[in-house]
Amino acid sequence: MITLLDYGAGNVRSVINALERLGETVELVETGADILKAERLVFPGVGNFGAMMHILHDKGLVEPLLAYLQADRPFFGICVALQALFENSEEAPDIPGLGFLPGRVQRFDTSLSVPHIGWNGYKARQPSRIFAGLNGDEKLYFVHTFHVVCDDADAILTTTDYGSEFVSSIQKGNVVATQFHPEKSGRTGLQLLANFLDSSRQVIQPQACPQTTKLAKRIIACLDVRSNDQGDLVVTKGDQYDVREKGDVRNLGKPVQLAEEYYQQGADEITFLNITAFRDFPLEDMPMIEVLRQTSKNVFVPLTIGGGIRDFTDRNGKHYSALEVAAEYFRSGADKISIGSDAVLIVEDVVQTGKATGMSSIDPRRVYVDSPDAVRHPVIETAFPGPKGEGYCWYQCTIKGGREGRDLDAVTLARICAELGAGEILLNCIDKDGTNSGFDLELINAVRAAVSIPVIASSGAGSAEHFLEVFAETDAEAALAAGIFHRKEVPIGEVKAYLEDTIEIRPTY
Ligand code: 1PR
Repeated sequence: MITLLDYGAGNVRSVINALERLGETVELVETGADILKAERLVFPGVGNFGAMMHILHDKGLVEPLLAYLQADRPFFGICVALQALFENSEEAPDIPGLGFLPGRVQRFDTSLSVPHIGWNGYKARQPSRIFAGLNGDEKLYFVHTFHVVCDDADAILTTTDYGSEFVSSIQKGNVVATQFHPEKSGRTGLQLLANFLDSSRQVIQPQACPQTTKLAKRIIACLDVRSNDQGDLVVTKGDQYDVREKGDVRNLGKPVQLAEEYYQQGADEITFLNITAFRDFPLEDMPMIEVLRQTSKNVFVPLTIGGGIRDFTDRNGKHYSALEVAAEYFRSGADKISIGSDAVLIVEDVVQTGKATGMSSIDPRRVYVDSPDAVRHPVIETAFPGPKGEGYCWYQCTIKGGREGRDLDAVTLARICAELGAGEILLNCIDKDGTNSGFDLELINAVRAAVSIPVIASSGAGSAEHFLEVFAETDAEAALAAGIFHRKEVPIGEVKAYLEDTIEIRPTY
């Protein structure tokens, strides 16, 4: 039996799924007494440090938690729960942490993109059973903007490099906590959790580890999902967003099954885009939620879901906020959400009124012009002239699956989404989508230069060489593809094998 501390701030489904996969039964903490009677306590911290500490105080959980930790009872903290163990955080200077360990939490100070998102390595610093069965060159999944500075050198379990070296996990007696997400770190992460759960595992001495760890470039498989004309939910794929062939919606497979196959093949992330969600509200479109629930039981890498994350009033007059839609996706197993059409509308509002809330998938289309000052949008000189020989273009944002062009450009959209708090940008390109002709490097470079958050290059991959090209010629942190994987033209393993000598990638075990 594992006791799980869910303070209600986000996705704990992934952690529950990972623990259940390891054969455990999970019980949720309701009161402080549940903590005190736990045999093994897992605390997946989510979101903001200050909000987390406030909720722990409000629920009366701080004292029992500290008592549990000080009694050296088995504890595994994840991400913000690692940060909670320290004295304070730059993220919320007014509220102290638990102070179980001396030290603080600070923001990454680096010219690299922040958040630090993706698969990075680790350097083991003390003997631990956590490493049993690992060989030191695995990568683990991180997503964070803040990291801990631990003043107790003996408690540092691993460090990782990102701009500078930071503490990626701690261990003090039976208390273990990681900045990375073992529940989203594939087989390596499951092994690590299993090692924590089984106290009979052998303690392993720190092994020879890399001098410097490196963040891997991610390879992401994308599944565009919608109902076909028979009402079945299928993975489909368009050519420049047109998913019909001879009148029918293309059917390339079943979402849950395909996602699992891609996980097994070594995909670093899976993205589902509910492509007709602009007309079918996702909370009414329950099959999509079910797809997420089923997939997250067997896929232990990050799952992103996009489509229909917006405010909505149903036919009975019941109002749902975009946050409620996102929360339902998180509860069903999503680790990240992607906002497409609504991000465009929100940013238009910001441009016009100077204010708004919230964020990150961009669906632009090229508009060719004759000169750099032909429009008020940022224009680039292109090496691929338009149909009338135009040497310049701008990237027009679209909504509703490319059906409606807007008076807003992709570079401005990306920049303002980043300012509003988007964690990363999924950068599609309608001109390139489904063409197998390679990524739009000009678009990617223009957007990447405008933001300091990670950019996922998408649309147009037709060969393993195209992945090498996008990583060599742009600073994109990840590359996403759909068609070549669905049509089994180039499997994910082949892409990774092609890249592995030149580009830092996650080895898959
Ligand atoms: O606008 O917030 O409801 O979100 C809807 C989401 O659905 C958006 O993220 C939008 O990108 C996506 N979408 C809507 N219509 C389509 C369509 O194809 N008709 N798909 C669509 C977007 C692009 C990528 C594709 C890459 C790689 N498809 O998902 O996977 O272009 O393809 P390739 O490797 O085969 O070239 P909202």
